[in-house]
Amino acid sequence: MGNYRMGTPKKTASKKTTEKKAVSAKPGKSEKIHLLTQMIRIRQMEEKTYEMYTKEKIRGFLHLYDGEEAVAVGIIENLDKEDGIVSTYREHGHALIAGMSMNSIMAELYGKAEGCSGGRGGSMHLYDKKTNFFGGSAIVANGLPMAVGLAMAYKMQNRNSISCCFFGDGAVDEGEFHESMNLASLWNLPVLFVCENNFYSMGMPFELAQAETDLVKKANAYKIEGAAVDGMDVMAVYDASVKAINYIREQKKPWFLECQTYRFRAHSMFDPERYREKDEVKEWKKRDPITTFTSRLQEEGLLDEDELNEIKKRVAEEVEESVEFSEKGTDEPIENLTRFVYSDEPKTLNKSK
Ligand SMILES: Cc1ncc(C[n+]2csc(CCOP(=O)(O)OP(=O)(O)O)c2C)c(N)n1
Ligand SMILES: [Mg+2]
Repeated sequence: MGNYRMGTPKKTASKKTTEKKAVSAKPGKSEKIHLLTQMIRIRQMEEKTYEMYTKEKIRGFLHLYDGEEAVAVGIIENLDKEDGIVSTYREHGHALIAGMSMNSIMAELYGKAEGCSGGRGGSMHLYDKKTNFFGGSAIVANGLPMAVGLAMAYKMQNRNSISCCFFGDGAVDEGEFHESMNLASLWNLPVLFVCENNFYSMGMPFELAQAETDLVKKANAYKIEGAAVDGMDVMAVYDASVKAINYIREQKKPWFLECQTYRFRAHSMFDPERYREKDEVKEWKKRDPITTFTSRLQEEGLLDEDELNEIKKRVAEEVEESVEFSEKGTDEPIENLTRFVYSDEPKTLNKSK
């Protein structure tokens, strides 16, 4: 297990190392409990953001990840601290597991200056240099070429880092997907392409959007190898990412991973969900990655009720602390309103005055 991004909920600093060992597919009890904890952290944090949105403490866009937690956790836990992560507008979970503090995420959602992007980005624009988290983007498929560029930089710098790019099934429709796959393959770039296929892009069902629904075949068309995996099962994602990451580091080539998953909530906070039946959501909820993995750990005798309650309690404290932190945070001064839109006045211009 990479472990670089691991830690108890309170600790956000990851172990600093540039060493890159092959990751292992054999997590033990504490690592499995850690995977569960990480999923619970995402779920509880986002439940709180939902509540705070309804109280108008958080405004603007808010896209929640409920149901998809096993994807972020199963993959990012195997990445190295030095690897780059590029995500979408549904990125709170990725950011948290990348090692960003819940305080800095929550404060960003609140629009406070203490947020990771100074409160100017909000929900869709989380960034963090320290954890190599490259965002957060409102534009569908925008992250793919960025991840290719990052991987190219890593290659040119002779680093053994990889870039990991999360994107939705909607991104597969875009030209950027095809351009990125082509160049990553042609130039042998270390990119892990992760398609979070939740079977909808806003209200568009996957099978009404794709002539070819086997996404691995699309990757294969660009001579990229890959696999499809049950994205509701954290261990399945974990094992698939071990294989993928080891392949990328060893072969110095990209890999494509389709994680089949489902979002339990609406696309965003403004979505009456007329495009799907309630029964469909109910069916998928039976495969909730958190409840199913909890039962599995209990059946395996790795987790008892007290331990589970303790995890939930610790996470609830972390969430409360992030709310307090954000409530106490500073609003950006009004004179900053037009700053950072493009850039501040370049120094070279100052010199020429
Ligand atoms: C280039 C571009 N086209 C259209 C949109 C509008 N849009 C916002 S979200 C979305 C759906 C994307 O779905 P998917 O990639 O499957 O991600 P999910 O929301 O399911 O996580 C669309 C079309 C956009 N943001 N960017
Ligand atoms: Mg989707």
